[in-house]
Amino acid sequence: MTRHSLAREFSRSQISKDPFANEVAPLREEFKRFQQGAFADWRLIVDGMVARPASFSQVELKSFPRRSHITMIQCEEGWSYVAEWTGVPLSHVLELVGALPQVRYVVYRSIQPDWWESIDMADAPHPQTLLTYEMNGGELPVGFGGPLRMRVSRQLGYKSVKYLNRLTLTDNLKPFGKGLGGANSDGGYAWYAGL
Ligand SMILES: Nc1nc2c(c(=O)[nH]1)N[C@H]1C(S)=C(S)[C@@H](COP(=O)(O)O)O[C@H]1N2
Ligand SMILES: [Mo]
Repeated sequence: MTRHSLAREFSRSQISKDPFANEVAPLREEFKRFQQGAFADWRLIVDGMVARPASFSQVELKSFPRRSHITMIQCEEGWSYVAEWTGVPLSHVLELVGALPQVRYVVYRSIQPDWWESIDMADAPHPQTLLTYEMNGGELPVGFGGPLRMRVSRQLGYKSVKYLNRLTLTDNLKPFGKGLGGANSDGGYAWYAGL
């Protein structure tokens, strides 16, 4: 697979009947407060090397162009499932905020403090990279990362970070964590986790 190709897409009949939500660390009070308010106050902050730093509510994100794809999510531990994911292409948000030409990476973070990852400018503007708010035609369940999840279709499941609340555009990964570009690479996994 080249860096510009599409991840395989499946037909609706191939959607897994019982998708398996991988266990996450217990969500804290801060998350539960958002959940009690039906995520009306949840915002996605976009900062770093952008002309127009911004933050977007769920309502705003849902008003942007949407795209869906039926793809497989695969954990490095071996299991996988197929689901339909719907959201805003990350490319749209990169245009809205005015990504500067020097940008090389998008660092993305979860409300879970130790969950963050990054992708480069092959995967960030890729048409299958979605800020996902729906799964299989309904609201994205909390177990699967609702209200907002980064879906990176050509890489292993750990790049699809749940509870997404911040994007930072940068030309350098060194200042983040141990400088290896993600919580998983800091922990010894590959930064580019291509399928
Ligand atoms: N915030 C957050 N995102 C996360 C994780 C997590 O623990 N916390 N687990 C990752 C891992 S290792 C995998 S394989 C997938 C699992 O996705 P699933 O629960 O939809 O199966 O989510 C990824 N995103
Ligand atoms: Mo995983």
